[in-house]
Amino acid sequence: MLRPSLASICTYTVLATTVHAVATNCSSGKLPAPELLGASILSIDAVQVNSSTDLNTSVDFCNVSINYTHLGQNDRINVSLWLPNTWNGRFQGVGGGGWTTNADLEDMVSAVSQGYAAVTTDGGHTSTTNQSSWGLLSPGSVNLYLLQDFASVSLNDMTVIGKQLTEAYYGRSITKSYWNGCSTGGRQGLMMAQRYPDAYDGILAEAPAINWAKFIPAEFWPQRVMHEANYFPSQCEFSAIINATVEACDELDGLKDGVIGMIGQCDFDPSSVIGQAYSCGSSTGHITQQAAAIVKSIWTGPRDADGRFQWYGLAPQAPLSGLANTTCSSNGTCTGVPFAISKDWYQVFLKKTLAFDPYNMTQAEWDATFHSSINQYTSVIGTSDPDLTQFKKAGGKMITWHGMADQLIFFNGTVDYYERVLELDPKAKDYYRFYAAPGVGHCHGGVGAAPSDPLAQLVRWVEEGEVPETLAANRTVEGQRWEQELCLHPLRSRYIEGDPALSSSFRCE
Ligand SMILES: *[C@@H]1O[C@H](CO)[C@@H](O)[C@H](O)[C@H]1NC(C)=O
Ligand SMILES: *[C@@H]1O[C@H](CO)[C@@H](O)[C@H](O)[C@H]1NC(C)=O
Ligand SMILES: *[C@@H]1O[C@H](CO)[C@@H](O)[C@H](O)[C@H]1NC(C)=O
Ligand SMILES: *[C@@H]1O[C@H](CO)[C@@H](O)[C@H](O)[C@H]1NC(C)=O
Ligand SMILES: *[C@@H]1O[C@H](CO)[C@@H](O)[C@H](O)[C@H]1NC(C)=O
Ligand SMILES: *[C@@H]1O[C@H](CO)[C@@H](O)[C@H](O)[C@H]1NC(C)=O
Ligand SMILES: *[C@@H]1O[C@H](CO)[C@@H](O)[C@H](O)[C@H]1NC(C)=O
Ligand SMILES: *[C@@H]1O[C@H](CO)[C@@H](O)[C@H](O)[C@H]1NC(C)=O
Ligand SMILES: *[C@@H]1O[C@H](CO)[C@@H](O)[C@H](O)[C@H]1NC(C)=O
Ligand SMILES: *[C@@H]1O[C@H](CO)[C@@H](O)[C@H](O)[C@H]1NC(C)=O
Ligand SMILES: *[C@@H]1O[C@H](CO)[C@@H](O)[C@H](O)[C@H]1NC(C)=O
Ligand SMILES: CC(=O)N[C@H]1CO[C@H](CO)[C@@H](O)[C@@H]1O
Repeated sequence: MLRPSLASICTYTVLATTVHAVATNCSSGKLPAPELLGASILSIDAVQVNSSTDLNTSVDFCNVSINYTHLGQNDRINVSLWLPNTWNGRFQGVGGGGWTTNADLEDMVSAVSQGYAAVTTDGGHTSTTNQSSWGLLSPGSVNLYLLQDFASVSLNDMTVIGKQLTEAYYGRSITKSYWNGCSTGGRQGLMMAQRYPDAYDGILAEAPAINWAKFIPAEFWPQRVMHEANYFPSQCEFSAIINATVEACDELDGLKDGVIGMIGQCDFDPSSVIGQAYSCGSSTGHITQQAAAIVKSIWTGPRDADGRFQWYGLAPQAPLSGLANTTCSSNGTCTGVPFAISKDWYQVFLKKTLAFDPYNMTQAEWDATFHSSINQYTSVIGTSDPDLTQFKKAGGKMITWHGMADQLIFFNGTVDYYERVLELDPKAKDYYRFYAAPGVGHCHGGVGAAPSDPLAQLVRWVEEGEVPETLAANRTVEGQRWEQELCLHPLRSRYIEGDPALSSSFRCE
């Protein structure tokens, strides 16, 4: 199984061929209008960009901008396609973040620098802090077409458009296509696998914002808990509790290294540190009974009036500064700072008016609104369909990894999805693999080891049949680089013996 077949060696040799574009071909007159059912192409622009100082890059590429509308939907969508002068034959769809459909410029630069033809779309709305500007046609009326563009439709459009123009520009076929994204970009990747299973040969869907209709309302739970307790702890008080948790649970994985590897076994009770002194600069105090109870409830996650499960809570090492953010005035009084995406979801898409204050919900209203989110939006943006049969039949391969200390997207939600995929197809790991990253925050950050180059591992899986048994990761500990391997779920990494900077000192079990 480890020896690649002759066929895959040959395929890879073909795939590795490099294509050099003629820069004079970068002109809108030389590109055919792409065909997209139901859409009208309004404009195509093509401008050569060489060694852009704005982008801090020396790569030369053709910057193609396509502007189109869906007939009858009153939308305007911009697609950006970057075609490098030195092309590796591959195509990459690059994902966005938060409410933003399109990729960061850095992610586009990274893709073209590696030789990919890279595409992204704005999904028909520009990223602003005001989601009602595109999400609401008027109070009470959601712009469902634009929500659909953000959730799924524009992602497939950009792929269809991007592939046609890429092949026309270089005058040859794309060898393989990849999706690459984290958070919203991770959700977009799973949407492609679930809804457009033929679009990509390989999908890297990191820390995915899947289960959207449930987890986005659940992200308000920490604010609700503080509001109900009528106590908003300082971030210093929270940090003291999290630090005590790490101290208590760190060694469950066999090594005291500041990372909780076995979150399932960490049953630390915050009430055990009530009264303990804390300080962060000028912010000092003693851990209160209220703060301990709040943290417990944030870890448990939302429950309905009858105590029934609604969604997961944050894992023990996750910072609380994202979802339970507070701000304190000089007299020591703190107030809550809701996470904007969750608040927007309540105001724009659930209650459909900015006059709504999500702090104001009674438990009955919380339950009703939670249900309404699931009922109205699961098929639109839930991205939680575990049936990947069509993706498997198309021959696709997909990788997901998720930081256990993710402060914004509940790690257990991804576990839940993957376990539902495995329930339907116990052999799903042949085409979809999920790895847990202890101590890593949302997409990056945190003290744990983050994947070193998961896209390269995906490409080797797709093109050479090299199965990523583990995902190579690294972290920096006191200036020293530690190599680690992230384990395939449900395995977890345990320290056995030897130099902790070497991955051979750990085992997946
Ligand atoms: C960009 O670089 C290519 C070679 O990579 C060259 O052929 C072309 O003339 C350059 N175009 C501009 C506008 O500098
Ligand atoms: C898109 O096309 C419309 C209609 O032709 C035009 O008004 C608009 O300026 C174009 N936008 C871009 C970004 O090209
Ligand atoms: C380029 O570098 C500058 C300065 O370091 C930075 O502010 C900017 O975000 C970078 N741009 C990109 C696209 O990476
Ligand atoms: C690509 O072209 C579009 C449309 O002209 C422009 O808005 C954008 O800034 C260009 N990007 C780069 C990297 O030059
Ligand atoms: C499309 O691109 C143009 C030019 O960069 C920009 O002004 C416009 O806001 C974009 N439209 C949308 C819907 O993002
Ligand atoms: C450039 O365009 C011409 C036609 O306009 C086409 O024959 C040729 O294959 C293109 N070359 C490359 C390298 O894309
Ligand atoms: C918790 O630990 C972090 C990292 O060591 C430190 O920066 C922070 O100040 C600690 N928090 C408290 C309240 O001591
Ligand atoms: C997350 O899942 C683990 C098992 O993998 C479980 O022990 C833990 O209680 C769950 N946490 C939450 C908040 O549901
Ligand atoms: C928490 O809220 C403060 C005050 O609004 C803000 O400055 C800070 O960026 C927020 N922190 C996070 C992690 O969002
Ligand atoms: C503390 O300051 C805030 C904002 O300046 C104010 O709203 C609040 O009433 C003050 N609380 C007390 C107890 O003085
Ligand atoms: C929140 O509830 C209070 C008391 O029920 C009410 O006075 C206030 O108007 C509500 N605020 C909003 C924004 O609905
Ligand atoms: C935390 C850390 O050291 N990360 C590194 C892991 O490896 C990649 C690729 O070599 C680096 O870019 C990271 O900085």
